[in-house]
Amino acid sequence: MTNHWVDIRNADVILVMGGNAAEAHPCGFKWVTEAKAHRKARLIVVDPRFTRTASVADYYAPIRTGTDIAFLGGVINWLLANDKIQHEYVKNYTDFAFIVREDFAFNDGIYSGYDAQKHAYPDKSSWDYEIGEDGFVKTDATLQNPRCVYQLLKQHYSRYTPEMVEKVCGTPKEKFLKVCEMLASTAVPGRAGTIMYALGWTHHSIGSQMIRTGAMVQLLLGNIGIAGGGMNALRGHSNIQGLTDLGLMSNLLTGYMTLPNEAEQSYDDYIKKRALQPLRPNQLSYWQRYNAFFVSFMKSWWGDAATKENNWGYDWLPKLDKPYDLMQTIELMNQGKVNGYICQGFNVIASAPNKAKTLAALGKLKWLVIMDPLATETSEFWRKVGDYNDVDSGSIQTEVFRLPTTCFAEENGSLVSSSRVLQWHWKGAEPPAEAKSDLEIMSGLFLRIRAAYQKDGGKLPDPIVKLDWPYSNPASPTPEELAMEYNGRALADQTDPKDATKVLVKKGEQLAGFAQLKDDGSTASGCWIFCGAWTQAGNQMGRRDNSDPTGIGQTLNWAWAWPANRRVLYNRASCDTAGKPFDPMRKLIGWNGSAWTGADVPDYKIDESPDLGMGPFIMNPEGVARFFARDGMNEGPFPEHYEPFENPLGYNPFHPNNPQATSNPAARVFPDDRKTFSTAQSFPHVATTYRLTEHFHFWTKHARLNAIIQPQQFVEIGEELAKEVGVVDGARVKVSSNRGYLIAVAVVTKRIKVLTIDGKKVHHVGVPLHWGFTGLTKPGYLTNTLTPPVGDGNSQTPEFKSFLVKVEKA
Ligand SMILES: Nc1nc2c(c(=O)[nH]1)N[C@H]1C(S)=C(S)[C@@H](COP(=O)(O)OP(=O)(O)OC[C@H]3O[C@@H](n4cnc5c(=O)[nH]c(N)nc54)[C@H](O)[C@@H]3O)O[C@H]1N2
Ligand SMILES: Nc1nc2c(c(=O)[nH]1)N[C@H]1C(S)=C(S)[C@@H](COP(=O)(O)OP(=O)(O)OC[C@H]3O[C@@H](n4cnc5c(=O)[nH]c(N)nc54)[C@H](O)[C@@H]3O)O[C@H]1N2
Ligand SMILES: [Mo]
Repeated sequence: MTNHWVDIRNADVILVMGGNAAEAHPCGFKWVTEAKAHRKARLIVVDPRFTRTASVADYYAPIRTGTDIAFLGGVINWLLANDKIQHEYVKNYTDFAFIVREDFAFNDGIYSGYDAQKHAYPDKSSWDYEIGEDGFVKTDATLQNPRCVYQLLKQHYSRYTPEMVEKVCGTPKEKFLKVCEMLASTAVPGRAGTIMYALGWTHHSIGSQMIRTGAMVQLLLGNIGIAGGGMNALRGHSNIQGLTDLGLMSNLLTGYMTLPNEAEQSYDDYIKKRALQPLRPNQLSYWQRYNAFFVSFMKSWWGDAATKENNWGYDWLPKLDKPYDLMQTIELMNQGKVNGYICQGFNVIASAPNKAKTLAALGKLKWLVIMDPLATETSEFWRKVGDYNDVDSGSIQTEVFRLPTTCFAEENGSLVSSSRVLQWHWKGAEPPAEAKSDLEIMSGLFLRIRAAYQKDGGKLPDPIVKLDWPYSNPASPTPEELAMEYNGRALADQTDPKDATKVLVKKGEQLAGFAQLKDDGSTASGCWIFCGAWTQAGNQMGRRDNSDPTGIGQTLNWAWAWPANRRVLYNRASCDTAGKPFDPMRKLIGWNGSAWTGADVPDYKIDESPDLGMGPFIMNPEGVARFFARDGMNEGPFPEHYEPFENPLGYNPFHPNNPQATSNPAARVFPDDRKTFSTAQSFPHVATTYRLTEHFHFWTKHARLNAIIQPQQFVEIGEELAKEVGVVDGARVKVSSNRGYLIAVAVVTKRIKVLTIDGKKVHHVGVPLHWGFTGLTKPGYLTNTLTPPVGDGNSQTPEFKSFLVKVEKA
């Protein structure tokens, strides 16, 4: 979240799109209820289904799955055409005036630099601004230059008319226009709108770009950086935010630093590409500090063994030849290229797309380690359970080891919420029987692997043998020790840069924040964004003071938020260029003549006078927010609508004559998987998968109460489809895709309506994801038996939310 949960109550308009917060985030959703009760906020829900969130909305609009870019692109077009934008904001705080290179082009759905053989854009050099001789971006403040971002944006989305939105999304034009008007009411200073989204946007082959389109709408409305505004990603598992913060993605280090790729063998090249020089005069480009974060991180991992002479151990970091995400891992397993797999708190056969492929892949391993408190479908993947897990057990050679773990409630630790708040918790119960904590198991593995390397050597023993392991009990580090390590400490006395005789932090003491991190090896910090969470003053995550001095929910003494305990990111943008809050009633910060002060920690240089004109988006070297994504995105700088890989039309209505542009031209597809896709001729119905409040994924079916309230697998279909296939409420239906089928009870509902897409009737089918063949509920089929193995072009997240099936009477 750019903002935070409590801040949602500051919103005047709330758009829930691509998520179902009342169902999946019921505790956080209370802040929507507060906004409605206390500010008369309006709640809009756009979802293919009339959900629990929709049931309390002020306005609901249906949409076909996978078409949110068409919808939001339509909103952008409408806002520009009707002049409903926050002019002062976009003019000063975005790239509207920036000039784009001459060779940048967009032709019938494809951007410049495409390689059709590779299904990718290997050459993205044209997706950039024009850079002058002085090293700065060229701009045109009049916005007249046909190559400025504003003009290109206007031109790009001019095709996204209300008629096209209706044709592609199936959203009736008058409903779409009503949503535009409600959103547009927040374009004025003094009114705030927020967007809450989750998997309905991420689980698509074009998901990252859906989120960007939402962010672009928010920028036009001046809704980023202000109280009650923002782009609010509602995260999943209680600590999934912490997982990404700590770099547990295959391409990341901690704090969103990135692993080097194969071409970056030189440490200097690696740093130069990341420590970005400012692209505007007087601009602060915060990533210029990358080296300080990186060196401190390396010192934290390798201690004294990381030296200036060995580039802090740079050669010990893996250099990636490709992303090693989940789908890649399963692909490699399936090709027989993986020997063993450690599955920690992860039920992969239930949660990955195309169960048949995952099942085959697991069967090709030599060994599989499961670290989980429960017996899961993955730990039992080799067992035939009737039709539910139709496997030939005798043919599987994989040796499976089950290591029972504690669960989060049985240990101390911190969880990072969607709000970026790190909150400490204390264990509620002792672990049962022989369960061990994940920390203890991982440490046990490490100590044994290190001993083996020490004894036998090996190709590259250094990264393991030299790893710093400074814990009081090496076999079982405590969560407290780890939390202190992530924060970081001084490895030598740290003195005041203005007065070398003044010692700010003594050697060995905890650091106060990431501003103190150094690139000379004199500080260590395991995760720079967590620096400040456990200072010399103690554990900041354990704080429980909920006082709210300004009354707008900025409880700065409740736990601790990264970065720097800041609660609203980009909060400098909540003020005009002179530093006066756009909305004095919901003031986050303001310029008092000598400093930025207020209810939040400024996201800016604290004493930088607004007269100097530095932009508020200091993590971008240009200092402003981007409509034109000059780097980073894999399918183009402006989001374009592409169809889901399995779609009911077979063409993209925006590019009906260009098959290359039907679906995301840069999506993640493995060649062999293409033949598993369904087509509309055989599989005419659009399916989407989702969760229910009563269950948490695949594990609460082991808990008796949850099993009682949702005991049996069901799917939801609309009344018209039920009539077409001849089933009544409560009957059994078979739902098949090209990859498999499931049989479940049909819930026939008014909450899913047939949509008309380019003249064609399209039915949606809703498939909740919780059931399987272990636990206390009635056995069911894994939902991912049905889903396609295709991923987003940037995040590689699978397209769980839009694919084709056939519904028939069972
Ligand atoms: N009780 C409970 N709570 C949970 C979980 C749980 O299992 N149980 N899981 C947690 C986890 S890990 C996560 S990631 C979050 C997920 O939180 P959500 O993303 O809110 O959960 P989903 O149920 O997957 O909801 C997706 C919603 O998106 C809609 N949708 C599908 N396709 C589209 C589309 O193309 N466009 C639009 N606009 N909407 C679409 C669906 O109809 C559905 O209502 O929930 C968390 N909370
Ligand atoms: N079709 C479809 N597929 C989906 C989704 C979808 O919407 N549709 N959603 C996707 C999403 S967003 C998610 S997050 C995944 C979820 O997929 P998974 O994360 O695989 O699902 P969970 O059932 O939450 O599995 C977590 C496991 O962790 C165990 N566990 C709990 N506490 C601890 C602990 O302290 N230590 C250890 N070692 N284990 C513990 C639990 O017993 C459980 O078995 O599914 C994904 N798959
Ligand atoms: Mo999730």
